Amino acid sequence: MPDLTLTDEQKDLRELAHSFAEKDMRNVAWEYDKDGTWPEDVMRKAWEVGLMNTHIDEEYGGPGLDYLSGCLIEEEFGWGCSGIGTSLACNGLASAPVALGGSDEVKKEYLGMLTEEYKLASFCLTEPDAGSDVSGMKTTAVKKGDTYVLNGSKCFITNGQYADWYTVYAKTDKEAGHRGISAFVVPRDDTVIIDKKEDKLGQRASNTATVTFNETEVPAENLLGEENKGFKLAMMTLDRTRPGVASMAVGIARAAFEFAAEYSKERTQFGVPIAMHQAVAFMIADMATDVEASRLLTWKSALDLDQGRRNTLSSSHAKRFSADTAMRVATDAVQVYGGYGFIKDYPVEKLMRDAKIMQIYEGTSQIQRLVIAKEVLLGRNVEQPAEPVPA
Ligand code: COS
Repeated sequence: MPDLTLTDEQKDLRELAHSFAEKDMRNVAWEYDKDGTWPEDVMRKAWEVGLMNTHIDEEYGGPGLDYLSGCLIEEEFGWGCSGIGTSLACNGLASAPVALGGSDEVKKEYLGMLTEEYKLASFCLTEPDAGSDVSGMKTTAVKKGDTYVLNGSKCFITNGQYADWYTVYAKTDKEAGHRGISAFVVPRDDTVIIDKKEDKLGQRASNTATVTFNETEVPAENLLGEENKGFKLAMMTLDRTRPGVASMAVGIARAAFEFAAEYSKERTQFGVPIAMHQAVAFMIADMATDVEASRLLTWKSALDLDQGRRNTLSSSHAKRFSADTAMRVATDAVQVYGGYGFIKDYPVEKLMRDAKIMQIYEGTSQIQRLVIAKEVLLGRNVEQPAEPVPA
């Protein structure tokens, strides 16, 4: 059995993230959720205390934290408020392809921008007709001299309205399916149009927008990795970010479990606290087991990366199981609260709404199963080192 003891640094980091989640996220979470208010003050404070951009290398001004440490932070974000947490984690998603495929100059400029001061970046992959099926995207990038010109719309873009730059995937060869996609860093300018801010079921404090690129011109150096190798870069990015997303789901499930356990000890029916009724006690027991199992899968997927192993399979296990767990535990927490669970005066209805997106974004639970099925049926060797960067 591998040693899962955290280092003193990791324990301190988790404590810092927990305290931030408790004092700066939870106490405003329900207020910001109500109207979908952008949590600018929380975002800025998180940047100041060092809870953003945690995977950026020291060379580019970041702390260069390992993936397990990132998971510790994201679990606390999920526990505090996954809406705010999703916006806090978004720079990590946008900057991963830059770290993987950007030239040293591009990294200095764009990763440096995020670490020098409070700035935001977004990851633009999804389109109205290309969600799970990435290769169906219609956005194009056409080479013109020393530049590429981008045209197209991306939807459901976290922090899209506030981002200073974007990682954008576009077709550089329309006929080549997934082998015709390239990735670019795109600074925000007047040709980048924010069309729509979504009004969402859950995670309402995170910003989700449609972003349109209208004759947007970027230097050819902003191409990430090789031309037409963007699909691979996207998949490698998701391998790196899914452990964190899974951790956010663990945080939601843990919060729902804690609320439900506390409430079950306070609420009396038939003359005893409802926790004394086996039907409720077993729901609490299942929640506890599922939170623990989700965390273990999640840590395993992060450790695979930290120790240089390919984590495609383990990150899909973690994302699928943790997201489905968050949904189930939050739904059961509402059940434990009964009628009170269904009203906004109590905390669990927000967790149930927030949990739903965990089964959808960064690859639905069905897509995770597809990846898992391919990995286990094709018998790929999960011990092999992480794929080299397509450059
Ligand atoms: N790392 C590196 N390369 C990978 C990879 C990974 N994790 N997964 C796939 N690839 C490569 C394959 O090796 C293959 O390479 P070649 O072109 O050299 O053959 C290529 O990518 C295509 O792989 P595959 O055939 O497995 O892809 P499919 O089209 O069958 O499936 C899915 C791809 C559906 C798994 C993918 O499109 C996906 O994950 N979709 C969900 C996207 C998503 O999460 N969207 C949410 C928005 S992001 S917030």
